[in-house]
Amino acid sequence: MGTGAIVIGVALILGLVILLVSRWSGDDGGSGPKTEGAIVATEFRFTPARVESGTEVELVLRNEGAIYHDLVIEGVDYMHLKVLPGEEDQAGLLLEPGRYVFYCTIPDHRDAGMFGELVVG
Ligand SMILES: [Cu+2]
Repeated sequence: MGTGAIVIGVALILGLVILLVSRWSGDDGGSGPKTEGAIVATEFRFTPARVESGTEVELVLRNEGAIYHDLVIEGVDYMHLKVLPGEEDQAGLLLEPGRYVFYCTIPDHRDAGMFGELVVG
């Protein structure tokens, strides 16, 4: 076993430690998966409410609220993300550059504040 193998071994261990520490520090008690960059749904808002993306849009919706929520984009009929509390849902889509409105379709949720803007460009 040469020096190269030792260096790789140390690097792997360091990487693992950093990964574990970042997972612990990023965990605020939820049990489900927590995808970085996810749009978080709670009662009654999306966070962030403004999302920027290239034309290849990867959307992840995570429900950190207490009730069911969903997410659709105006003018995009084929995508409908649905999440029970603690769940994540995701979709990849190709959009023309522009500004889109996304919102929760549960009655009264949009009016209560569950909407946002997706800027594609
Ligand atoms: Cu909702």
